[in-house]
Amino acid sequence: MPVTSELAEAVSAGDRRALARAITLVESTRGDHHRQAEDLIDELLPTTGGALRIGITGPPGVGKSTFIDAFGSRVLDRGQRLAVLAVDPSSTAGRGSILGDKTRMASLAGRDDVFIRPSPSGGALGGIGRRTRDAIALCEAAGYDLILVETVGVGQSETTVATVTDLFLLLVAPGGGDDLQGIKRGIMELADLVVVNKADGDLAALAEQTAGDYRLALHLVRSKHPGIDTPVLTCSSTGGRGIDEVLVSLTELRDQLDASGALARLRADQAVAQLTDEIGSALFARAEADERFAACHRDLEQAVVDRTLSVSAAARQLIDVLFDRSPADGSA
Ligand SMILES: Nc1nc2c(ncn2[C@@H]2O[C@H](COP(=O)(O)OP(=O)(O)OP(=O)(O)O)[C@@H](O)[C@H]2O)c(=O)[nH]1
Ligand SMILES: [Mg+2]
Repeated sequence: MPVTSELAEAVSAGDRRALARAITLVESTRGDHHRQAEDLIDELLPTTGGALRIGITGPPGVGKSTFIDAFGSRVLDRGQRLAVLAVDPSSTAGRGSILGDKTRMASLAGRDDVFIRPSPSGGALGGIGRRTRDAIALCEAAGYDLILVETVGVGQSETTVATVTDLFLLLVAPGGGDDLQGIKRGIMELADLVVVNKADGDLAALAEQTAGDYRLALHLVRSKHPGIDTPVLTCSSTGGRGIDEVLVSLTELRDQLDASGALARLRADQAVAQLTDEIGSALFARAEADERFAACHRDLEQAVVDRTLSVSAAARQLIDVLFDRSPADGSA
């Protein structure tokens, strides 16, 4: 049996070690691994798609890890299997990485119906979008019903994670006032649900006020799903208050989107966009392997830097090389 078929079987059987190995394979930068990963995903494809995929983000220290621990435990208590994946575009080990996070996720760490995957270190082929998409597919094939994708730090990765998840949860802390903790408008637009964490003790009243501020602010951003207001909830991840409500709210949203056909449309749009992306990058990688193209590319880069040629003219000339047309023939 080919090695990928063996791995596929083990993943399907729910073997967590095999799942970890499979994810390592899709993250690998090696060309032969890339082909194996493709075979593996292809083989498992019919058994993917079954999970609810939730992206989660929030500023450093807001309580993401503590929230995931509390929320995840509820998910497991309801008899569901949970996978937690982390996406860290900076790829720096240290703060935020799930690996150094076992203490913050103490109740999850010991359970066997959960799979926790820290973000890979170093860049991997195809960027975080493909990597995360494939990791999600593998978790689904392994039978996980709910997949949390945590983005570490508020950066650019949210947009990418939103392209591979069904719902996006923004976790914020009490306070912040007018600037709402520097949460960018773009991130608010991605959010399906905003949760104000640390709604306990001295911060409880401030948390309610912050929730009100977010409700107002959300009226000013484009609603992600027409006709559905983005809910704003409060919770305490350390005390456990409000966590069930987050799960209920997410489930309701999913059901609503499912019933209206919006979820199927979202996933279809995501698949088409991913295909376009992959064609673009694969085409470019294939072209770069050609010496003439690569040399021309370098020359044109220099011309753009020296401002002897505009960016669009340079791009067109390079594309002419790719399609084997002389740039001088003016046919473009
Ligand atoms: N009072 C209170 N403290 C909380 C709550 N949730 C988290 N904390 C505390 O906030 C601090 C940061 O929590 P983390 O879960 O590590 O936050 P994080 O967002 O994962 O942080 P990074 O991974 O560093 O971005 C810890 O000291 C937690 O104990 C909460 O609901 N209430
Ligand atoms: Mg954390």
